[in-house]
Parts: sequence; C-alpha cells; structure tokens
Amino acid sequence: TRLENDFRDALKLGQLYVHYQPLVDLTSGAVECFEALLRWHHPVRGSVSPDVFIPLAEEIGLIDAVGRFVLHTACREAQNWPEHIKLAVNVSPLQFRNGNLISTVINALTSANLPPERLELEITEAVLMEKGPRPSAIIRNLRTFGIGIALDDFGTGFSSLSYLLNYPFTKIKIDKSFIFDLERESNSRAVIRAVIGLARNLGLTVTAEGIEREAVRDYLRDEGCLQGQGYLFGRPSPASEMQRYLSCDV
Ligand code: G
Ligand code: G
Ligand code: NA
Ligand code: MN
Repeated sequence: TRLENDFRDALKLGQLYVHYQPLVDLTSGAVECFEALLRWHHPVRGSVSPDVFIPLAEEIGLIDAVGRFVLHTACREAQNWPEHIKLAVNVSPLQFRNGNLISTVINALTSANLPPERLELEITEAVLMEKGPRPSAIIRNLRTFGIGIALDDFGTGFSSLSYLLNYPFTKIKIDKSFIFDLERESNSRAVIRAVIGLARNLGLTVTAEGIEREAVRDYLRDEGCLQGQGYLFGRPSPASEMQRYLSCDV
C-alpha cells in the first residue's frame, strides 16, 4: 500500500525521530528514567501514530531496522543525561524472532558507551505467546548483562501469572487503562492493588502509567506504587525539552 511505501522511505529519509517521557519517583517527583517513544513525521499526513506504523513495520519486515534505529538514537541521547537516570526502550515481540536482538542491543550500548545497567527494555505480554524457549532464553541472556526488563501494559493481555514467573522481569508497568478508570471502577482499584502486591512479593519494581491528575498520583503512592509516568509529569517530548526538564528538577 501507499503507507507501506511511505514508511520504507521514512527510515531512509530521516522522518523518524524519538521523543522521551519521564518516569518519576511518586514521592519526591524526581526523574528516574526516560522512555523512548518513536515518532513519524509524514511529509503529507503529518504525525502518524506508532499504533499505526509499528504494526505496519512488523508486517513488512522492517521492525528490526526500526528497533535498531530507536536503540541507537536513544542510547546516544542518554549519554547526555545524569548517570542515575535510566533509559527505557520498547521492543516488539517480533524482535525476538530472528536472533539479532542481543547483538543489536549490545552494539547500541557499546557505540554510545552506555552501561547496560542504565537500559531497560519494555516488552508486552505478547512476547510470552511466542512459541519455544527462545524469548525466555534471550531475556535471561539480556539480564546477565544487567539490562532491566519491564513487562509493559500489564493486565491487558491474556497470559497467566505462572508465565510471569518463568521470565526474569525486573519491573511491571500497570496498563494505563486501569489508571484512567481508577476513580470510577472499584475493579480497577482491585487490579492495581493486586499488581502492586504481586510485584512487591516477587521483588519487582512497579510503575503506573497514564497518571494525569494529582489525586491519582497520591492514591497510587499511598497504595505503595513507587514510580509513575503520565501527562501530569510530562508528555513525550524531544530530548532537548527533557534536558530543560532535568535542569528544573531538584
Ligand atoms: O507514544 P504513543 O502512546 O503514541 O505509543 C503508542 C504505542 O506505540 C505504545 O504501545 C508504544 O509502546 C508503542 N511504541 C512507541 N515507540 C515504540 C518503539 O520504539 N518500538 C515499539 N516496538 N513500540 C513503540
Ligand atoms: O504501550 P506504552 O506504554 O509503551 O505506551 C505509552 C504511550 O502512552 C505513549 O504513546 C504515550 O503517549 C501514552 N501516554 C503516556 N502518558 C499518558 C497519559 O498520562 N495519558 C494518556 N492518555 N496517554 C499517555
Ligand atoms: Na512502553
Ligand atoms: Mn505501556
């Protein structure tokens, strides 16, 4: 299709770029991490959502190239941040298929001279559906370098909790749909409470995404959620704005 061809060009023509969104300590408000979020500026359509072009990239076999671009760009950018601030990068389950993920990640870290401990890869539950032992072996391997592995959008997939135990995740990100519903839905509050308890018992960090209001931040903090992300703290923005954000941070 037209959009497919446009996307093939996008990589070559430099229409892809990376925004960053802060993950903060819910008690102090200090930035602990920036999540890299890919953007496409289409010459005619303007901004195209990653919800559209990531599945497209997966379909047309370009997700590995896209993943390389994001990792290299974001690792290079993260060199400019204070050393205690981590970088989170989303990884598609399809990037686990061809066997290059580990070398791609290590190359990006090495060429940016970024310690592996500063990188966190975000993976959705869909990766648990990939057949065979490979995804869990790859995740285990990445962990041996000290790279963090976050389970993204937790609660939206269909995986059982027992799957979770077979993977050495370091963090669980509670999906924003539960956070949006929290004030109206007691069910969402029950899920949030359960996930926070689960994470604590497994020794994992827990992050809430989609925090837009102070009351929601306060509720989550009081429930024992230590880290959060959302428009309340900052929208995905160019790296230059994050630099400004850091200089205001105390
Ligand atoms: O940033 P935004 O909310 O528009 O992102 C929409 C979706 O696209 C989210 O699910 C997000 O995880 C995904 N996404 C954004 N950037 C990347 C990326 O670099 N790689 C992958 N695989 N997914 C991404
Ligand atoms: O799937 P993933 O968690 O990677 O998606 C992150 C997406 O969530 C990004 O596209 C980002 O724009 C979006 N996002 C981040 N914080 C908020 C928020 O507070 N409200 C809403 N509506 N979306 C958010
Ligand atoms: Na994510
Ligand atoms: Mn998410």
